[in-house]
Amino acid sequence: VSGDRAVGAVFFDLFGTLLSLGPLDDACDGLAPGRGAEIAARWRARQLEASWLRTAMERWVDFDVVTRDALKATLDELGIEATDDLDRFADVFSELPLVPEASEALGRLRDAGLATGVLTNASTRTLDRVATRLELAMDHLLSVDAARTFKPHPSVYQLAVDATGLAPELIGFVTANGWDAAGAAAFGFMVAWLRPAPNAVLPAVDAPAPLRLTWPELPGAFLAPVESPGG
Ligand code: LAC
Repeated sequence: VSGDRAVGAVFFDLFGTLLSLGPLDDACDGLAPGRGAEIAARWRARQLEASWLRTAMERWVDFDVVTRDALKATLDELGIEATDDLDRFADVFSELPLVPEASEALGRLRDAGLATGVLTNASTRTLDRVATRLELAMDHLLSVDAARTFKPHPSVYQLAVDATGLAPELIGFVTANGWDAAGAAAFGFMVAWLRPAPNAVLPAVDAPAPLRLTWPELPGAFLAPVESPGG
């Protein structure tokens, strides 16, 4: 960690944090006109639920498989008959756009000399596609593939410790997903939760409270000097 900065590196969650999930609604409208938003919300919920179940059950498969299975389960559940090639359709997750505020925050962290990275459930294949397409200039691109389990298992957050050589408390972590914020805070990261809605709440799992920040506030919080006792 250079100087007296709060952290030496900042990692970002991918889906719903660096990448906007909004375009899923329109994409899913192609599966059943008028029902895109409903399908997208259910798909994302089923995707995450399956990732948590697979982690608890110790039955990991990569997140592309989880995402395809969740899409099929969602369409079954909603009684929608798919005409598209669903395996290909699920690749829409790798085509999502960067949220508009992210570039400036990333640039400020980099200019100040902090290492940056992505730490995501996404497969290495999908993460590489996203990073190439968006020209993400990150020091670390970490997929859970290396841990063969999903967030919020501690061994996933440990990947950032192993990649940087920094202690957890010297690693910043940014996510809009409350359950991911809880997992990362429990692991010991300095967590910024980008609250997705004014009434969003964190899961009641007794994790340390994350900071509640907006994109423009992020760089300042991570670059702030830590006050040394007596000093
Ligand atoms: C990720 C999912 C959990 O990118 O949003 O890790």
